[in-house]
Amino acid sequence: MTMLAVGSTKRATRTFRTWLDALQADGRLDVVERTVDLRFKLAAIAKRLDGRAVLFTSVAGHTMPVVCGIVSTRAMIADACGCAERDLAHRFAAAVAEPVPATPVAREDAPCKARVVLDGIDLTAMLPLPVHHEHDAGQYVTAGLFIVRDPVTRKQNVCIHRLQATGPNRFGALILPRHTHHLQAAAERRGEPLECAIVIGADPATLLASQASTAFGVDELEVAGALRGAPLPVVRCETVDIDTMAVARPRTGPPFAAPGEGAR
Ligand SMILES: Cc1cc2nc3c(=O)[nH]c(=O)nc-3n(C[C@H](O)[C@H](O)[C@H](O)COP(=O)(O)O)c2cc1C
Ligand SMILES: [Mn+2]
Repeated sequence: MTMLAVGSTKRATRTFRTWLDALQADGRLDVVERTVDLRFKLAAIAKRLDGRAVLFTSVAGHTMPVVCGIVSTRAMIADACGCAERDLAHRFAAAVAEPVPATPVAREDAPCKARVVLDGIDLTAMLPLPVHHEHDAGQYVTAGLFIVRDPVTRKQNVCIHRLQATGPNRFGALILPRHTHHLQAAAERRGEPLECAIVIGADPATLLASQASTAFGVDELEVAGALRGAPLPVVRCETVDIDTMAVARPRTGPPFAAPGEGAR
């Protein structure tokens, strides 16, 4: 494979939360403290502030905050990947050409496992899912990583599908004929369901990696490892045979303090 040498000035940001800290530190994060409605209002404000990241600390009916626009410009993506904007395309091509395998982490060492693991689910009660505008069909997860595994090769595939909550434990997705579609069709032919994991709050490099137009069989988490310049730590999911990112900074301190704990 071809190695593309691209100068790097600094390290890629490691997690969603360190990226939000960086945005906040240099004034690229707006914070909306007024309670906003998930139906139209939140998306309208985010649209008005397009090009900046916006944190909504108070969402009607939910305790979970919402953040929008964390990688809404090319400059933001380049910055999060630790490179100059003019180097981003080369950096991305180099990562696709030389993926770096993920590192499995033991369950007890995975910070994401310290979070709440729920058995019963009610998607729209648990997650603050916006309705973006009047012609949208409902409440959507718009940038969740959609991770599946090929049971034959055990390689994973990672991309993004907008997900419409269509029931308490049901999402509907448009899956255009690329890799996920191929694996779904193969599972259907075997008469099996295709297991998937959805990751909301991925770090910017992994979000970008999910959009790589790779050959079938390339795990985009390995592209993410190359973009970050270090293997992505992953951990096995609780109920499906899928590995997702293991690392997340504990939920403390601004701007993520719970309401009443000095959230800003
Ligand atoms: C925010 C966002 C939303 C997307 N939503 C969809 C979608 O709903 N359906 C779809 O087929 N592709 C969607 N895509 C595009 C796929 O994620 C993209 O083509 C991806 O590279 C496909 O990966 P694959 O080749 O591994 O299947 C979306 C991309 C982004 C960035
Ligand atoms: Mn793919």
